Parts: sequence; C-alpha cells; structure tokens
Amino acid sequence: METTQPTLPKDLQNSQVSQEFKDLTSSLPKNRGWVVPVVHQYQGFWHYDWQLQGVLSYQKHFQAQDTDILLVTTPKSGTTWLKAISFAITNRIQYHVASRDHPLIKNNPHVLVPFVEYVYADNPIPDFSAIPSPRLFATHVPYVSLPDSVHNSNCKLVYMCRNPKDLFVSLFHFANKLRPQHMGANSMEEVFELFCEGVSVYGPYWEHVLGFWNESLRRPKEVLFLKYEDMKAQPGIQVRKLAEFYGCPFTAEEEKEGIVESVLKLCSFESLSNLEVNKEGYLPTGQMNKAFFRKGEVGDWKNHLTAEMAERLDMITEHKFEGSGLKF
Ligand code: PAP
Repeated sequence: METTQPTLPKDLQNSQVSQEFKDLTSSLPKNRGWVVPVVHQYQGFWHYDWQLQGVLSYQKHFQAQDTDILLVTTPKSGTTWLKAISFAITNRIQYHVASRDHPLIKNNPHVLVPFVEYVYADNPIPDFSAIPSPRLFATHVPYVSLPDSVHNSNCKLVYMCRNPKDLFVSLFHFANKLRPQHMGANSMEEVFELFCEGVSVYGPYWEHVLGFWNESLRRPKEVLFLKYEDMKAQPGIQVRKLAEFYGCPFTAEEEKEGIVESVLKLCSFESLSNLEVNKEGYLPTGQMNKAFFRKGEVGDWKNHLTAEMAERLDMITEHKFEGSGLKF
C-alpha cells in the first residue's frame, strides 16, 4: 500500500494565511480543491490559499535580474527532473557532476531550486542578496501572473510541459498522497471532471501551457519550451540545449569526459529516487520527498484512464491547441 502524508503539509493548511488575505480572497471565484476543500481563481488560474498568498507577494516584491533563470512548469510536468538537471549544469564549476559529494546526493532538488512563490508565501520580503548570479528559481505561476519585473526583464525562462494524460494521472496520484488518511482518497472520475473543466492546481492546464508556448514563439531567445517526452526520448540533445540556453555550453573537453552522461546519470529517476534523502526525507513544508518520484515514464496513462477518458482529453487538447502549432 502507498504511504500517505501523516498530516496535511504546512503549505496546504489554511491557518497559515493571514486574515487580510482571507478578506481579499472572499470575493474570488471558488471551487473544490483536490487536496484542500477550497481553491480560488485568480487571473484565470486556480490556487490554494497559501500558494496564492505567495503569488501575490511575489508579484508585488520580486525584482528580476537579466541574468536570472526561471524554471517554469505546471505541476507534474517533470519539475523535479528539470530542477536537478538545471542545478547540475549551472553549478558544475563549483560542484563536479560526478562527485560523490554533489549537493543533489544529499538534498532534494526542490530544496536546491525553490519555488519562488512558496518562498514569498513563507516570508513576504525574502532576502535573495546572497544568491550568486545566475540565480536559479522555479515557479508554477502562469505567464499572465508572473511579476512585471519578470515580464520586463531579459531573464531566461525554461518551460517544461508534459502530455495532459500522463500529467493528469501523475497529479491524481500526487494529490491522493498529500491527502491525510482521514480525508480519504479522491475518486479518479471526480477529479477527472474537475481537470477537464480546468480546475486543477495552477490550472487550467491548457491555458498554462499556451501562455508560455506563445511567449516562446514571440521571444525564443528568452523563453525555451521543452517537453518531458522529448527529454525522455533524447535526453542528451535536451541537456546540451539547456546548457547552451543558460549561456554555458559544454566544452569539447567536458564532452570528451562524458559530462552529458554524468548529468543524466546524477539526475535520473533511478538515481534520485533511490537516494536516502528522497526515500526518507521531507521538504521544509512537510511534504514527503518520495511523493515526487512515482514511475517517471511516458504513457502510464494507458494503465489508468478508460478509452473514453483518453479520448475526451485528446479532444479537449486538440481543440484548445488548435492553430497554436503545439502538438503532442
Ligand atoms: P512538481 O511539479 O509537483 O514539482 P514533478 O516533478 O513535475 O512535480 O512531478 C513528478 C513527476 O515527475 C512524477 O511522474 P509520474 O507520477 O508520472 O511518475 C515523477 O515520477 C517524475 N519524475 C521525478 N523525477 C524524475 C526524473 N529524475 N526523471 C523522470 N521523471 C521524474
């Protein structure tokens, strides 16, 4: 049997949000959350309260620098993997990727590359001054809700998306792991309906993806759009693409030493999921690290969705992405 959280992680507890924030959200559209009872819609996307508190503070206070790198995903698109790979690439002078003391051996990738809105949710005015350049952050925030300073800077955005069928299945399992035992599991049919209506954390999924897809077409030098499936199929090509995009392509010498293979090995599902820290550890918010590692495969939806569900998701995706040039 899969283990669930002993208690609701801190970031999902309503007691963590201020009264001022509660007054503000009282006028926003509401719906049923997958883990918490209520989610609110802000600028067209669904958030649970602690997260939205962070998004608002992030919008208000974050000052982007042109050298910043922001990793963006909608949840369950391969965030943990992208964080690990990006951390390994951008810090490779300081931390040799084949070293047994590499920070990724002792730390979950979410600790090394934090979600910036969660940092703000915890502390409305965090101090980022000690972070060396290029600063590496992650976010799930949709394009429309990113801070103006991100929109107006030349900072680099990497967006990783994943096909909606696998993403839905991954999110379904993740949400059930986060729900403490006494709340019981969601039924797949119920949350499938919500997902199709766009009600998922940081959803609607399709609008989230399109926001960054369109921006990547408009500003290809600043916005790199990747797919989880391509990363699985051609990891070497994608890792080299990332290193180039970050302005630190691999040298001939590094290539000769097999750096690409070392990065991929260090960050592989097998390596990360078998580390002590990821089997036993918890994030500062209280989430179990192991919840971020399930199967790490493409096509697992076939084991979970009925033919009707798959067809419905395909039809919605085709309709929403029509004319955009984006396909799975
Ligand atoms: P997040 O957006 O909530 O941070 P994220 O890392 O995107 O989570 O989602 C976890 C998914 O990525 C899981 O997919 P699954 O449920 O279909 O299995 C997880 O297994 C997968 N994953 C985690 N690490 C890796 C990795 N190193 N390589 C490939 N897939 C991975």
